[in-house]
Amino acid sequence: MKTAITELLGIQYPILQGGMAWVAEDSLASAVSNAGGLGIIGAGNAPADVVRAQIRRAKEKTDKPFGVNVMLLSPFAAEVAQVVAEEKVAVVTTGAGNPGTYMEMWKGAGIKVIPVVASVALAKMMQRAGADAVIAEGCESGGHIGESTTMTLVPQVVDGVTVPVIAAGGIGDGRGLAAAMMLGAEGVQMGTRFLVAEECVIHPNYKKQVLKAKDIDTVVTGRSVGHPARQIRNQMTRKYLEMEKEGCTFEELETLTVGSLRKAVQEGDTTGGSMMSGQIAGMVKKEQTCKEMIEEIMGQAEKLLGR
Ligand code: TUI
Repeated sequence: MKTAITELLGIQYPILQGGMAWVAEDSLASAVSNAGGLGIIGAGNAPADVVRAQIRRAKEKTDKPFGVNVMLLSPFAAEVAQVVAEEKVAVVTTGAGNPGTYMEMWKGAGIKVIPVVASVALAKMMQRAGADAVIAEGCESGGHIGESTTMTLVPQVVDGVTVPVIAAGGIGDGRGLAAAMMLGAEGVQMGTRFLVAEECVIHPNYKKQVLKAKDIDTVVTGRSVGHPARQIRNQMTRKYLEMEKEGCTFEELETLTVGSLRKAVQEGDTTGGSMMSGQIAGMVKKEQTCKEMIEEIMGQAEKLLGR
């Protein structure tokens, strides 16, 4: 399937893998790229030297293009931004902020820059700043989210910019990909589906919770303090939401979440950890290789789109 995104990035299929912090490292990213999509290393809060090592490992595992997601709330964002330019990765995506200050450096290094946006206003600003495409991410996504749903955000961003738009949030199979194309997207980004890929090295306990989750099993914490994040409901989120109701401050709430994503990913702590996941988890029912997932998704989508 050829789209503006497959052409822009030189990939076979219009499927990007979300650059999930702690989760999306070189093993997952290279597997997705080798399967014809675009794998993305999630820098998250990692220091720049750790990200550089991951980039180098990914380069050994694939000769296909791959990307790095720079999480702009990270204390190391500026150093990581520099490292991706030095390593000349093919694609940079950004999350949780405005990457304006880094755009010139990345463009100068010949990198394709694709910011994640949660509003039309930021999409337009990113286009003006030189973005090659934007990812319009709806609040069905896991992790840090905006206000709008994918169904409402994607067509409005498509109408607001001329660069290609990639849809994200609530997309987990070929039906979602076909629907996104109907909304005017040129590709999709999926995170939750890839959480359970065989090449995804998160703790088996976390994978099991995603596979077991039903449609209503994710909750959004942090709305009252301006840090909304979607994750699978557990003891930690119950306590967090109770504390939010009592009017606790961000600092008080943070005592529950500091290091909680790492606890879920590395220790498999399903009670105190933060198991970030999108609402589509209820539909994710089997562990597969990235290649199996991508081929299945493309088969479904091509049939639906009559290609
Ligand atoms: O970034 C994400 N999802 C994430 S990042 C993350 S790790 C984390 N660690 C510590 C604190 C917070 C997060 C887990 N999940 N998705 C991309 C995304 N970006 N979703 C929404 C946005 C967004 C929201 C507002 C981007 C820009 C924005 O406004 C920026 C501005 O300045 O206008």
